Amino acid sequence: MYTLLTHTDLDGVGCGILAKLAFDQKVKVRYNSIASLNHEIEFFLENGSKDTFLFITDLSPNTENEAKLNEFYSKNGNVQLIDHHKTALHLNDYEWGYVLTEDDQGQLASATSLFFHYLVDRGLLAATDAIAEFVEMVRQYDTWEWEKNGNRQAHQLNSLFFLVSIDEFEEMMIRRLQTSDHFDFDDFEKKLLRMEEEKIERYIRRKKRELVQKEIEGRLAGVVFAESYHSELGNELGKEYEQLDYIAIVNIGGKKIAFRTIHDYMDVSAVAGQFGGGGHEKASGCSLSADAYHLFVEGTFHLEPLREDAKRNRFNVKKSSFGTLYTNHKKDIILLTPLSEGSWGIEKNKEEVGDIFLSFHEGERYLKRAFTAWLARDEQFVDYLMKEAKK
Ligand SMILES: [Mn+2]
Repeated sequence: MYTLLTHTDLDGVGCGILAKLAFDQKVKVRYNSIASLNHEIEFFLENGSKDTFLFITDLSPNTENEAKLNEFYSKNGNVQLIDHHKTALHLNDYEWGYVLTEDDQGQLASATSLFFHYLVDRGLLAATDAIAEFVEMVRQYDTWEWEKNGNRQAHQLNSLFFLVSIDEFEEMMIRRLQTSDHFDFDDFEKKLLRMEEEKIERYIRRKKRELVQKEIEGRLAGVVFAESYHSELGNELGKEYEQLDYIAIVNIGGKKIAFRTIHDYMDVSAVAGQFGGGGHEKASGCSLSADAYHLFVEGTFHLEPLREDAKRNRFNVKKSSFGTLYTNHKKDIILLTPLSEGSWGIEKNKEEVGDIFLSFHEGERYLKRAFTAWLARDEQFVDYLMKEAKK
């Protein structure tokens, strides 16, 4: 018999599906949040049979259970942990730990892709095209490679996952993977997924107008309250407000915060770590502790949301040789103007500020971070020019 303790997200459930394809009735799969895993491990160690093989995927135990698992392993040998989170790399010190963030070809790993190779290499699962395609979609979604690759199907798989219960999803996928030559959605699912995509778009558009900018513990955060579509939100908000070091998505009801970043220089697992959480460099999370509540909720509640850059301007455009006008809630007039070949300067309410910037982008990033500013609309720009002309 086998027991699998795995995560509740698509990557975790992908492992559950593979386990059932491999072991059928001989495996008991339990889906866990990061918080409930330790309780499940303790339950298994106290009540499970010694002949049961324990898999843990996409999650890692706390230090106390790490020791208990090692003790269990030295007596029975029946433990295997498979994970791809950077914060779990220390578990490679154990014989039962297998943590890999990238595979040998330098491709980002997911728990589902690692577990798939583990099962296939040991002859426990026959790799079919459909299963391999499913695994690759889960991997691309979980590592966010789908976006770079334009793999919409991977994103749709995750949307479908959220449209039904875990049990339903598991059953649907197992049936499909056992009977199809290739992975595909049926016509009804395709229609549903189109509607869902439109709904996500509307949700993100709304959240873009609710985000506030705030410096927290030395980093510039964008804070938004939201319960759904965290990865999509983190990515879209991160791109729209590129000046922000990271996006904090606060789920008040669930008492959790998710952290996302699009920047190479940022490691949000360190941000989550400050509040007792963890995760990946680009995606992490923590519980909403009193400290985190104080900083991310109380400390931002009074702030007015950031505005998006004006999108339909014809005159006030970026990199214009006449200068580009930015404004903020204080109605400051901030101009970013070319000085000489390849250098840019900033004037705020007629006064020079900041240094000389070596690119437009650098100057824009500075003024957006320092003054919580956005690209002003044409009307304001024309107004400004008229007033200047009158003088
Ligand atoms: Mn994962």
